[in-house]
Amino acid sequence: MAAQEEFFTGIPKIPYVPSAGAGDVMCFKHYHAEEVLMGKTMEDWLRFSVCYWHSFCGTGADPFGSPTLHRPWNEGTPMEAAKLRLRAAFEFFTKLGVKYYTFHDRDMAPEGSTLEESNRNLDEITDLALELQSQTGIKVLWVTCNLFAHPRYMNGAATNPDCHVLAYAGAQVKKGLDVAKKLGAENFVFWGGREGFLSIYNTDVAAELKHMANFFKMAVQYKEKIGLKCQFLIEPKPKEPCKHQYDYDAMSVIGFLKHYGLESHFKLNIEPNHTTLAGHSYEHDVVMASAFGMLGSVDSNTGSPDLGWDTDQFPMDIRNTTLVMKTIVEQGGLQPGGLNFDAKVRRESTDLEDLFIAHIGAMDAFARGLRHAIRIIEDGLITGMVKERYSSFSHGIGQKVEEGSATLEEMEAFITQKGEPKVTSGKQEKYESIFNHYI
Ligand code: XLS
Ligand code: CA
Ligand code: CA
Repeated sequence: MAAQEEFFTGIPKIPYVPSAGAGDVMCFKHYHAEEVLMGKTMEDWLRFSVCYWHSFCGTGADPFGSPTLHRPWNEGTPMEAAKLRLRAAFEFFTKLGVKYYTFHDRDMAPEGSTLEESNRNLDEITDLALELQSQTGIKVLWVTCNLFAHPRYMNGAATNPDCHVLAYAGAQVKKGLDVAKKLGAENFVFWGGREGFLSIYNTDVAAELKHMANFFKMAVQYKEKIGLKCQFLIEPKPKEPCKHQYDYDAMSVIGFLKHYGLESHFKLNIEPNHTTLAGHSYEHDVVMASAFGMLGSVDSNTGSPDLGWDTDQFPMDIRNTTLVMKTIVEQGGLQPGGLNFDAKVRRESTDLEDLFIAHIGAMDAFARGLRHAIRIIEDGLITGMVKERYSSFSHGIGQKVEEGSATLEEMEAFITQKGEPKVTSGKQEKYESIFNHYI
């Protein structure tokens, strides 16, 4: 296949057609990139990104079945296919109208038989990526290193009981940071795929956590040394592939970062699909991370909470997208992070156009979420009700508690004087009804 050939033939640049009918799925009905809402364009609020691994490397294979997705870019030697894949990906980003992409080192270029060979492969493919980036203006939202697929990492990378493996992971991250710098990546993600354990009998958790923290310190040091400006992100996930992963959820990661004095160097990349695997609701970790000023970016896919595993589906639920966007708008945006579709079409969605349909549907779902969130915020009804609910902390003893200057003796004196507090309704159903009014 010639390098300049089109892969998505017959598919034009996806237009915005707000009047399109229900059956028109190859256009945006809600996402209007340049439209300004609350002082920012939709494009800037949403900062959409397409992931490389699922959309361009995914085959549809699952533990029970062979590949179902036969892509035209999987031709020739692994290096030839890597170049075709990259060209196909940039054609896709451009036609979709998305400004960012994300990738793992090993899905962009094949792993060689030595570190040197892997690095050479990466150099060659990222030269082409740089060229395509400057031709199209498309940028890297984040890079990450795949520290979980190769057999050497079966017992972990930064938490491996063997320092030889940890050193390999360190060498790989060093190159990953060089690549991030070369391509101008705005973020760098650490997802602790096998940083956890399968059996507590053979595991020294205290040692492993300390090694992981020291590993992150090496990454921070190298980042500073090479003058890499991007934001570091940790992506929590409670399980899969490990039975227990250390980066269980937002609060576990925040606790870990604070314990090891790393909190000023990292933020969180929240994937709500992982949040639901941890037993929380979809928006939970987005809200928790944001509350601590630690929400850096979002992998905006979804799971099927009725299942116990990671399904990486495209987000299509407007309630979820509204709640996430409400949090993002309230914190003033996500930049330099974004909304990355770490999502894969189902193995049964075998047409090339399904890749477009999936992304368009998800982008429209988030655009609707953004529009709803802005209405909720601008109306101020829910915010006002919540403010009123906590109003006892704005004066008197409440204000002292708020400021951290109150004592238990003062609590006792207050109760002695005021007696029993009166019962106040939580009004949950009222909030739910009002929320539903907006979506
Ligand atoms: C896996 C994770 C992974 C990270 C990047 O469940 O979501 O894809 O986002 O390594
Ligand atoms: Ca992810
Ligand atoms: Ca996932």
